Amino acid sequence: LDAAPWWTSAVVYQVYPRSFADSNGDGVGDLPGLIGRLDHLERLGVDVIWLSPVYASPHADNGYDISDYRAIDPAFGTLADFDRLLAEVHARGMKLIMDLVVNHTSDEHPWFVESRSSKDNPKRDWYWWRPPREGFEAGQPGAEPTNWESFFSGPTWTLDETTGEYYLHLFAPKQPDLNWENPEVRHAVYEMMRWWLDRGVDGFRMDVINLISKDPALPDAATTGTGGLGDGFPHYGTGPRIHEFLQEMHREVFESRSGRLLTVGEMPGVTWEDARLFTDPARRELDMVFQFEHVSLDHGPGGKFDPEPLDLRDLKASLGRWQTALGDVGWNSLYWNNHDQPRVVSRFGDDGEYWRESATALATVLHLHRGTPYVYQGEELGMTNAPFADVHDLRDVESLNHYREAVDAGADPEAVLRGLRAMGRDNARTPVQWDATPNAGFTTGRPWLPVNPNHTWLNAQAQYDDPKSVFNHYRQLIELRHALPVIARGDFRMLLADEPYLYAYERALGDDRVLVVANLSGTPQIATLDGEWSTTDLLLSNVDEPSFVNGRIAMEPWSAHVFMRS
Ligand code: ISL
Repeated sequence: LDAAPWWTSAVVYQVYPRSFADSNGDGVGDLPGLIGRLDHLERLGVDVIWLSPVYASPHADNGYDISDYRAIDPAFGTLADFDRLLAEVHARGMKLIMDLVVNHTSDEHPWFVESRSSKDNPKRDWYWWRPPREGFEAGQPGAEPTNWESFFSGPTWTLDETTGEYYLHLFAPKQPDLNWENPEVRHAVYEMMRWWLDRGVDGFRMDVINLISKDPALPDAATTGTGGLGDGFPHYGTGPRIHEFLQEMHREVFESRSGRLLTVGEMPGVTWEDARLFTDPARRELDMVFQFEHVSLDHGPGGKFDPEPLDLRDLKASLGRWQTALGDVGWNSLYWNNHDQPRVVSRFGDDGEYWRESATALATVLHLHRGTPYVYQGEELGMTNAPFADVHDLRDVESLNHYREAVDAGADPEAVLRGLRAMGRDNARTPVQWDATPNAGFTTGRPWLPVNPNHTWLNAQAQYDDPKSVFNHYRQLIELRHALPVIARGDFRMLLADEPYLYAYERALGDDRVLVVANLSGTPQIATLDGEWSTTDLLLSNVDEPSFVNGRIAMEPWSAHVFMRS
């Protein structure tokens, strides 16, 4: 047990710096602002901060488009601010991991500026350049080298007039993909990673790291839809050399420092079969993956922006499968939210009548699984989706591109907006609500994205001293993981898998057993469970007390109880 890695009992907190805290009144969060709010994180009890990108960037995708990996963007501060942040984080006994975005750079990165300058530039091969499709003129519709659709709408190729060739970008045109086939690229990345580790950072969250190995033949997608474009994922997702690249990175960067670091691979589309390989310690790749199956279950036939109500049985089947699959080897990340997902209390909970109960019930269910929980800024306060009036309120490149494409194709703008309001990434990006003052204590200026009007009652200040608050519930869940090995490392067994409204499971380690049972609905339910659980075993609840009726538990709307026996 003692040999278990430190992160098996740790909780990670994600900071999206642009929206966390602004120290200089320019409306954009920054590093001094974050330093000024570290007490909040210490109070919550989290162990690790994952800092979304703060590198120099033109901000076409809020920093996920990097133009200098060794500089802090002036919007966020300076390298000296960063060093001070790191020292302050470490002084509080916490760790800090950086966001590593190396599937692509910004088109303004000097590597790309050189690469695009001529066909025989030494860095030409650092990116994916291809001539127009045979039989097509450059720029002609359909001339793109493959028919892949970008994550952010439109083709994954943009023509560069300088040389008349196309470059690959799985995301926005301002995010050209690096060519990991080229060993110079890989070694430049490893060197940069060592530079940050030598500065004292404690690891990396690796952006879309399962997309770095492309099939160099770049085959077309088999089937196509809108605009003749299709899903190229089979040709770049978990590609032919991905495990080789990650093992090389481990050797070159992590080996001599392993034990104290945390490495997590963000992997859209990853399967549990692959996740076992990525996180098997014997293979020396990554500590854990960040997977997306459970946050795709409510995507409808029209995709992400055409959501359908979640069937809880699907959620249990999915999360349960991952618990089992990574039960004996590998490790799970556990999350509801990040900067790309709508707020969980609005999405799977109830942000009206049962706001507090549903936020705390969802937290309870997630945090007591086996794996490392991630809290996204504001989630610990129960922050909700934002009331965006129209498309002018949105800032996110994904949402804006989708809107333009759908409306151009004849969709009803109001219907498109409905999808964006429910699922758009800006929901996660409104400023953190610190207090009830006009800009929620986020800035003294004009915030880059409006503060949610509900900050007058939904804010950190209002929650610190309320023992039943969402904040204090998260604090207790984090404490339980630190205190109890059965929660950090116990086996997992799903219960009541076919129940449409109850989420229940058991954890076991040695003689210790923990039972979690939650009603994830707004109507009362009865939970029938084996074993002689009673009120005396209660460890934590988000309502007053569970009531037992003939050994069965009467579950109030959105109630969640945790029992323990040793
Ligand atoms: O949110 C998504 C679009 O619906 C996801 O597909 C997301 O783009 C994917 O998970 C990759 O996300 C990461 O890389 C992107 C960046 O925009 C996201 O913010 C980042 O988390 C490109 O760097």
